[in-house]
Amino acid sequence: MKKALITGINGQDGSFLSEFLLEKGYEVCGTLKRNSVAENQSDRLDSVYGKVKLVYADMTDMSSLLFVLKDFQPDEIYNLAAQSHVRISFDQPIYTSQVVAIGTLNLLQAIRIVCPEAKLYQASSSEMFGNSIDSDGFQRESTPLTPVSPYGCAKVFAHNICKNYRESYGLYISNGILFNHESTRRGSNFVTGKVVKEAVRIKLGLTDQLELGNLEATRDWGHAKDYVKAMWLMLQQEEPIDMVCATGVSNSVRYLCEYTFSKLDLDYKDYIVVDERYLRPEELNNLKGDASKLRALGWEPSYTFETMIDEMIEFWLTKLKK
Ligand code: NAP
Ligand code: G4F
Repeated sequence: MKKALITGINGQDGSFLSEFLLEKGYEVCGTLKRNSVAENQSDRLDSVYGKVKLVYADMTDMSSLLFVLKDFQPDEIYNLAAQSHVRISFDQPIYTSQVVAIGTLNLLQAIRIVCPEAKLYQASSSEMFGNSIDSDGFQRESTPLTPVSPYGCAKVFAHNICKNYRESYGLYISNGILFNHESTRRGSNFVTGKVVKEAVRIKLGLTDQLELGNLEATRDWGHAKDYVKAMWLMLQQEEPIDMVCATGVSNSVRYLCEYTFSKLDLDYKDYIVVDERYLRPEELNNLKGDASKLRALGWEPSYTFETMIDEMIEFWLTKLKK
């Protein structure tokens, strides 16, 4: 039985990945960071509760990582823990860097000391590209990294230090450069979660307005369930490799609103208000990924943007009607 450690197991991706790995017969251990409301930590883990080992560890506390690795001795490590909200990284740049950049370095050092044979998946991000776009309109593995947020800068450090440790010490480390991915488990302060939940609340008469920031930004939105399969696939390769995971289809925040509200027989223009609070000091305008390398390994998304949003609408309708 292979053993997998997931940092940030109770995040959106950690929860789907733990389900996927359990189905594959893995023994799974996941890290939780302490939260004053215990219920908040298990919300996304209902289906795996009792089947995975849960331990407290914080990316900023290297000793906690050393203990987890020493105790569990994983074959595969998925480093998903992060302060993952781009807008909030402008409010908390130092904390974000400590978790995302130095936290990853803490983990690398701990792996070198305890289990240098383990394979590491690092959660890199399309936010690292900033406003770099290739002439055909896509971002891919070779596109320059020019981040435009503290979160993006910290992810670039983590990405590069992973490459450095791979080359310097021969560790098996793969960076997955994942574009935006969403689901019914997406935090409702990310734009898809927010738009769908609030549109449903408007439909049910629970509110009458939705405040948003930039409507013109475009994102390549896929489904988290499809993307955790890519994480696993990357670690099954003979040699470590860095790869983009994306759908290749890009839509604007405005289209997200138009589509969601129209599915509920509403006109988004009647409800959306642009609020400066949700604008960013610097914005990443357009993302569209070329995942040819990953597709050559047999990966392909099973959801379209529309089927994913439909699923999220159904989820919130059922939940909020209750
Ligand atoms: P998420 O839902 O925000 O989950 C992040 C996880 O990290 C949570 O379990 C969180 O715990 C934990 N965490 C936060 N700070 C920590 C700390 N100091 N020490 C230990 N754990 C900590 O993010 P996600 O959407 O699942 O994304 C997973 C990873 O992929 C992240 O690294 C993210 O940056 C990256 N990524 C995401 C996307 C995307 O579109 N979703 C795209 C590219 C890359 P709490 O919930 O208790 O805070
Ligand atoms: O949903 P978002 O907050 O996602 P963002 O900033 O693209 O970051 C996500 O994807 C990254 C991969 O590229 C991950 F690395 C990162 O961890 C995270 O998962 O915002 C998407 C777009 C932005 O252009 C934002 O300005 O939506 C725009 N937006 C407009 N109004 C809003 C809002 N975003 C949020 N969160 N809230 C708004 O009210």
